[in-house]
Amino acid sequence: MGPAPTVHAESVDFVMLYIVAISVVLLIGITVTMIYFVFKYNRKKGHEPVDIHGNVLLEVVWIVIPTLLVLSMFYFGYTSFRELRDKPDNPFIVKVTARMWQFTFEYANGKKTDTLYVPLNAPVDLEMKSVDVNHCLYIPAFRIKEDIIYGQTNHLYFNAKQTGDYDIACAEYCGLNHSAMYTKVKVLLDNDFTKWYGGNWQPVKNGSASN
Ligand SMILES: [Cu+2]
Repeated sequence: MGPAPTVHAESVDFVMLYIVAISVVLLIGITVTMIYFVFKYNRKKGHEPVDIHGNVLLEVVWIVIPTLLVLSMFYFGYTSFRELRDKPDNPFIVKVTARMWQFTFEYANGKKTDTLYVPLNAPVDLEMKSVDVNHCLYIPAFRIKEDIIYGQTNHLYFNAKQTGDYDIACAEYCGLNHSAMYTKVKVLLDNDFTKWYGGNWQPVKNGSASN
């Protein structure tokens, strides 16, 4: 995948790299030790096996270090997940309707499109519903994906940091033309978006927001 066009994508990539880096270091460390021991304690050299009973330092080390590593992976994964699930303040709301086999996007001013248009640097809230079966809205470049369950409204939040066109795919098998259920999200500069939208799109700030 290319460079991260949202803040959330950056943290997903960081967690991914962090876990892969730790895994690679452990893999190399374990493999090298194993090979070293195979040669060092080769039977031909006449080593006699000896039982070792208890080594507090060793036991503490192999319990504490993996525990800290796993907890740190969980911590980074969880904070990134929270960031994705927390509803942003004053989001730009787009109503998404999924059907076999297309997505429709409806904006506050009544405008409807097949392609999703969003302004740059604005929190977006996709209010997603299905009129038939289960679908799933997936934006690989943003590293986000959420099921659209019939009879239920699910939300997906993002804040794009880079203009451009990004693929949207349905990621839940939904029938014959599921594989063709693709569209795009177009991230526009504020001015271009206002022009396209045909007026002010800024969500009305609610009283509870402090800024
Ligand atoms: Cu679908």
